[in-house]
Amino acid sequence: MTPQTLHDLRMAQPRFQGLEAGHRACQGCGQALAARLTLEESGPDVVVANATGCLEVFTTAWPDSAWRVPWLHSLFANTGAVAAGMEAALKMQGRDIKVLAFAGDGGTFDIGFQALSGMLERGHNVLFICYDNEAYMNTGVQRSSSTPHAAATTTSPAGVARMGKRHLKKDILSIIAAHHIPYAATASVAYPADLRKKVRRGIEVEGPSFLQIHSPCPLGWGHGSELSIEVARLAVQSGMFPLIELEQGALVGAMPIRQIRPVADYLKLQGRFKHLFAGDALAREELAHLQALADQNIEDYALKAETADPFDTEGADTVRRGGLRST
Ligand SMILES: Cc1ncc(C[n+]2csc(CCOP(=O)(O)OP(=O)(O)O)c2C)c(N)n1
Repeated sequence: MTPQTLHDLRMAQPRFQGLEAGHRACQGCGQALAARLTLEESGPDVVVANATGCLEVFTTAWPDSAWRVPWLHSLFANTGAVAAGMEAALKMQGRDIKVLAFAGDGGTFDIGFQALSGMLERGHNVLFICYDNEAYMNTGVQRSSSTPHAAATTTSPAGVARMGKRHLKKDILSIIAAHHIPYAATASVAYPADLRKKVRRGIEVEGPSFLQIHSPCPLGWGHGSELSIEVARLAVQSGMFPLIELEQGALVGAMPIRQIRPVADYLKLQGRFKHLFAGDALAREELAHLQALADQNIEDYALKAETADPFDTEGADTVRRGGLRST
């Protein structure tokens, strides 16, 4: 049958559309893409608890909703607790439905962290996904503890004396690892096959799982909306955002980088780092610092691939290390 209407076209889509088109996200929004990929992979048998933040705001402008799965808006601070309660209630009813919890980095790294930690420690069967756009975007690009070092935000501006944020991006995955949960991973919208695989794994696992998805924000990061995927890919290829997997807190996999790119290639596409290219000594020092952080990631996670493959753009070939369960 040839599709005739928008509805027909939508129904002809091969994958489940848990997040509808027609929401109010900015053009090129990484979160919107990440949430769509997540729900395509999860299918309809999930319920979602969603913290306050961009994703909640742009999908639910009253009286519309872009969600095609049961969805509950939690507070900024308590998504983990709300998801835990939903899971407990479903369990009492004997219903085998996975609970997903969605939050931005503010709702994960900062204000939502206490509830998240409790949810992980109590062992709830919930996949918690952090859509990491590295600042409080919904309220006007304030810095969060996920904002990278030297990035300019409205509360960490770049100027003569200070070159953007003075502190390091919080290593949230190491903190999550300390909870010894069955599965935790990082993913990127630039590698959708890998992202999907990790969503599936997080859902299949019995018990708490955690996924941190690097999600570019054209508005907050200051890049063209057409560059979101390119920027996300360069974050991975430069070593700034390693794609790794943990089981019970131990590193079990890392996506190799076949062509390591200098961090400057990643940074120079973004307005939030433009002060690093002013050519002065301080800027050069900061650039060198960021390069050193990326180099450290590459070393710590052994990210350098042994063979170069210029055709590998999907990176679905996560290297598994000794004695691992395959995904
Ligand atoms: C207790 C509390 N403090 C502050 C706010 C205001 N607020 C709403 S969303 C938001 C930022 C959300 O940032 P993040 O979690 O990173 O998600 P993003 O909007 O970037 O997707 C803030 C500060 C709030 N709703 N509740």
